Amino acid sequence: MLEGLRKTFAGLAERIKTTSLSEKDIDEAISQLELHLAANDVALEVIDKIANSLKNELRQIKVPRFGNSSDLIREAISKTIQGLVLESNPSEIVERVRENQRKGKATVILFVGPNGGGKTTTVVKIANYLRKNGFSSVIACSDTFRAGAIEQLRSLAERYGFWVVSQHYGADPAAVAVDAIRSAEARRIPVVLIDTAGRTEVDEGLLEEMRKIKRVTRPDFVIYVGDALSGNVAAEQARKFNEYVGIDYVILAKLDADAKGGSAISITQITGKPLIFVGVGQEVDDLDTSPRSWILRALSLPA
Ligand SMILES: Nc1nc2c(ncn2[C@@H]2O[C@H](COP(=O)(O)OP(=O)(O)OP(=O)(O)O)[C@@H](O)[C@H]2O)c(=O)[nH]1
Ligand SMILES: [Mg+2]
Repeated sequence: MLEGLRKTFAGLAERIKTTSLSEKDIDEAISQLELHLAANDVALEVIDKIANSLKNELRQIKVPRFGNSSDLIREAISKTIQGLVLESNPSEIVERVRENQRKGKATVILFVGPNGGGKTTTVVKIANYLRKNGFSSVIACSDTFRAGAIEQLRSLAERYGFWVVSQHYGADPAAVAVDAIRSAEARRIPVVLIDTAGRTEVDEGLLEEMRKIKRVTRPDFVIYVGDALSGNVAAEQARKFNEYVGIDYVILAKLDADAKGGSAISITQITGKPLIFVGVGQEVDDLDTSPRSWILRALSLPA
């Protein structure tokens, strides 16, 4: 997981641990680092931030005369990454659900993202997370577009005992969502999770459809589910969804399968929105609630 970036940062620590950290050594090491970061799909503007931050950190390191500075350098890298990966605590969602429940209102969460990114799997993971926190959910199948989408969600959700509201293919996705919200409120179910369609191309049609669902359902939260494997594209797509639809949080799925790591470092800087979970496998429990710590561990950096 994230081997590319792990090796990149380990390489930096290795390269300068034995030198005296002169300005020239630092510049050379940072130039090398920049190339490796680009090769591992870190967005260009984020590479600049990493380079500047690390230069500052490295200048402050005093190398012990007979010692090894690699721990200090690893700490400096860790500090830089911690400053770049924005994170929110999932308890924000749990608190909102509790607050809304007191008012007799369902909490609505809309999931958006590109085709195949991991939305449907993630929706079921979140239903499971909320159940562990004592809240049941209704899942709205607002993907009425892709062949097989309704059956996929039904079979996945029903395997874990979650209730799905769906209509027929071609139905209005916003109407399905509204139907689910009404059913939830009638049965006092506290959460409605809306699964939506992706498209191969993130085009205006898709973004317009998401805007409409958002306008009609007035969700408490819009969560963007991105595909870590799509690297630089993941951050760019997230930016587009944020500009057109407006998102509150980001979830990156498939981090367990990502050999590079660039999207994990870039996506919150590009969108300005925090990660709230990361998807780290195909099973329902493979949802990590502390994205920053997960990323630091995968990069073998101190927390
Ligand atoms: N390894 C891994 N695979 C994942 C993860 N999340 C989802 N997947 C897999 O990615 C594939 C696509 O996931 P879906 O949940 O269907 O993605 P989607 O965004 O709903 O796709 P569309 O509905 O076609 O837009 C499935 O095979 C999932 O099992 C994850 O965190 N790790
Ligand atoms: Mg889906």
